[in-house]
Amino acid sequence: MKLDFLHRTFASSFFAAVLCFSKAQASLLLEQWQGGGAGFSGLAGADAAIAGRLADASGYYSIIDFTDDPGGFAGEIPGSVPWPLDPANDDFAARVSGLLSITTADTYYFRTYADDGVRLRVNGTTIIEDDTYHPEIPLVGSIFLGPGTYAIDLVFFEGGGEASLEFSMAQGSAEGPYGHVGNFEGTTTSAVPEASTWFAGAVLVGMFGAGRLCQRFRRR
Ligand SMILES: [Ca+2]
Ligand SMILES: [Ca+2]
Ligand SMILES: [Ca+2]
Repeated sequence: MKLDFLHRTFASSFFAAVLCFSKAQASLLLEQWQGGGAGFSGLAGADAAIAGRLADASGYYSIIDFTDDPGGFAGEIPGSVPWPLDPANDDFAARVSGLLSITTADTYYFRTYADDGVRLRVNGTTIIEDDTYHPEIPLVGSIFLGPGTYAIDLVFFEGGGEASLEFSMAQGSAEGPYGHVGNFEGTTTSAVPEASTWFAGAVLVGMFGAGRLCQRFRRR
């Protein structure tokens, strides 16, 4: 009886962990380049940095929600994390890239909420372009996509003040609901889970095991 309980708990927890980690494979590559004393000059400066040398910092993320505000950044997507090149916070460029796998032909809407400027290319087509400096603003671009795999290429630059970037997408309507691009269907660049996702997986497994233990004691 005890072995049966342990077996069922282990099997269920393992299944939950597999689900969690397979979801974690949907991720986007974020790269960041620190500017010099003069910083970058908009998108042209960011493009020059990206073409000119390897990134100063990088990482894989399913959720693109970064800020240099030490107090965090609510924005349109709850929460935020520091840029990987933290604590650098002025005069830098960043790029988000990955492959988006689409199974349903439809118009897809991509949304950025950023300070400062951005340029989004999907499958080589520019659908958002903002070469200016400003507080956070929402921008939406759309493109019709049939079933297939498409390159996502989002370039961001920060001059001064706050540096925040959120990136989401919706299917069929500009009104949304919007979800994380890195979690949409089969967005892939890597099979490496984020540290935070591993932690979430461990918490999930722990909670499930605790739940089964509680059920076990309640039955007594
Ligand atoms: Ca946020
Ligand atoms: Ca800043
Ligand atoms: Ca700024």
